[in-house]
Amino acid sequence: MAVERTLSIIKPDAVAKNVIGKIYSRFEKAGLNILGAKMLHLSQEKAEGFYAEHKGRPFFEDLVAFMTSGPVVVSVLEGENAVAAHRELMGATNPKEAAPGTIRADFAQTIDENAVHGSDSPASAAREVAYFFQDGEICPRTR
Ligand code: RTP
Ligand code: MG
Repeated sequence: MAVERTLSIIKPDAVAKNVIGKIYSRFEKAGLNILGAKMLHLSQEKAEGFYAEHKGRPFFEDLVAFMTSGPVVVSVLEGENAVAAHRELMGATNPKEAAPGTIRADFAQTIDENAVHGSDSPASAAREVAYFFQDGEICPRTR
């Protein structure tokens, strides 16, 4: 297995529910190191650009409206197999189908407001990390 980086977004519903710390705790318990973190309120343009691959899908406008409805927390996570490890912690896109004990099963109710985002491949992760973070904003562990 390789050490990878991935992008996490704690979405507006989870920020509003005050579960940032609980979600971070799951990352830390799973051995994912937080190398970068910031709270942002996404503009329409920034949210549309982030989800550009979904432009034209029927849920796109609702997705952008939701993602701009309140602040989010974007983070860079690093660890063994981080992209897949993080997706496993998140659970299925639809919280109703998410395995018990996953973030979406525990903190979300609907597919439209599903608490978290995680990159879906190492290539997406590289693009998504660069979309939100400059080099100087990512802090590799030194101890
Ligand atoms: P995310 O990108 O947010 O981590 O979620 P994901 O990979 O699990 O799902 P993706 O297919 O990338 O979809 C992005 C977000 O769009 C909403 N969605 N709604 N109504 C629908 O059929 C539908 N499909 C997707 C979800 O909020 C999903 O997180
Ligand atoms: Mg996705």
